[in-house]
Amino acid sequence: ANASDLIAEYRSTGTLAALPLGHFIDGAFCRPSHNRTLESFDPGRGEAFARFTAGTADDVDQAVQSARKAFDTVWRDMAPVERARILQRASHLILENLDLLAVTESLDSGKPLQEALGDVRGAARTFEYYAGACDKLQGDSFPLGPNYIGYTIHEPVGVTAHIIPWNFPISTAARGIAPALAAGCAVLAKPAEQTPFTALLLARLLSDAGLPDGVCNVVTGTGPDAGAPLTTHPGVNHITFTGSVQTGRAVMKSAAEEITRVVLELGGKSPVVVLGDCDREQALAGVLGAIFENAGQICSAGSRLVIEKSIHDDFVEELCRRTKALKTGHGLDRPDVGPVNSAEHLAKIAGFVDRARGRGADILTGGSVTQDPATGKGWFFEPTIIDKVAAHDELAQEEIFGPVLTVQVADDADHALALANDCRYGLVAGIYTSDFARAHQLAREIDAGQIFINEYFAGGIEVPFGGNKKSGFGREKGLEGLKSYCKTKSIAARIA
Ligand code: TXE
Repeated sequence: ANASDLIAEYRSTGTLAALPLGHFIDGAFCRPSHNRTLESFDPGRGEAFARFTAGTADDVDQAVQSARKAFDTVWRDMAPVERARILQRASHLILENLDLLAVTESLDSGKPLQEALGDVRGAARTFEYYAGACDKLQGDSFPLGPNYIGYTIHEPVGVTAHIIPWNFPISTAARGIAPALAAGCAVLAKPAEQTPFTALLLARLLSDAGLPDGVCNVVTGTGPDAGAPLTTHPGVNHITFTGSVQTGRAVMKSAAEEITRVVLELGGKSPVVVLGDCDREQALAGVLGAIFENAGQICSAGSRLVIEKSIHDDFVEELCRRTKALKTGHGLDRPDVGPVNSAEHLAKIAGFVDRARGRGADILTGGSVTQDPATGKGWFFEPTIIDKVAAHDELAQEEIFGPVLTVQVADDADHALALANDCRYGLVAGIYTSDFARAHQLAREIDAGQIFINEYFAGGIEVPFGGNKKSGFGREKGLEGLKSYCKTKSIAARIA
């Protein structure tokens, strides 16, 4: 079905017939251990549009057993080139199902359809990229002298679990599942309870691409009921978690019991440093996209503009003008800015801004809860800019995870660097300047896992991604992202 047919179907029936019910275990959608279901909401209307299964520890156990069996009997020892072909076919199938996946993603998360289309294309690209890596997991050999041979091999870690957030459901699922499969692991994914559907659809497409039964399983449900059991399960060898610091800490603690490996990607409060000598147009467009794409619900959002005093007034005035011109609306209407994901999350964002207002904050534009202008429904927050925020203010320290940009004024580049680093997070940072040398000096000095120079969000699946400080540890994407899913074995032999 194409996007317009699917949108028409949703508008007339309030749901999509293609959405599956039930976990995906052992190669099929299956009946859960009980019949409890949960509702998924369309944030653009604030109304439920589909049901999914509320998973339990029993479902997780069944999925882990299925993954273990598939790992031991078929996947681990399949020729890497065969694995590559399956991943490549999956990439094609994702693109063949682009519209269904994107409309589902837009409905489930609220994000504008054009962004959802980009996310799904990105997921296809992720499978394409890691398909090419399957048969290139080469080891080293070591010069031990004429009487020995020494070498390493990279073995899959086993069964990997992927706990996925609601802001980039299919992207985050793909960036964990694809490298895990490429390395030869069998996987269990647990999507967020707000956005369960694209992970389920992805699992079925992988199966259609020829992935053997049990190699990719998806269990839906809440964090406590379906997420927590997989963090303590002795059959899980590795956990990739993307979400909040608080839950990440809990996941790491549980994982410690079984000495299970973890990669944690815990969000950020990323600075966009704009210096006086920047290309103004490039910087304006970059700053705007960095905070308002996906309504600011991006771990790597550029949520702190750190701007040199000399250009502050003029730059911020133009930024406000462009921000006021942004159209909010239902994701399927392709707005500039969509709703935020849930009523609870909307209240959290509004709480930050209301508290700031109480402290006398300089709110230049936006600042309030709003609705879809077409229907008067949905969970929306106005694109907001708050000026002259002090470094210690919670607005500059805490992840708001909404369309709220805080502006910090820097005297010069050194001051900008100090402000950029004065934060407990360290995920990414943006730098806008036409001074090439200074850009790279700043890139070295800023404590973050990834730096964007003169284009925020530059780089794709090829480039490793992950945080420093409270943003977590471990890297996803790129060839480095494969390392989490491999364990190195060294072999040394006396031959004479
Ligand atoms: O996150 P949680 P929430 C940040 C953002 C947001 C805040 C809270 O600031 O406002 O976190 O969001 C699963 N054991 N980010 O509450 O709880 C849960 O079901 C195992 C940043 O949604 O971290 C979901 O699948 N799993 C971020 C996933 O963890 C558990 C993306 C994330 O949920 C669990 C999302 C448990 N005990 C939010 N409890 C980023 N880094 O991009 C929950 N989960």
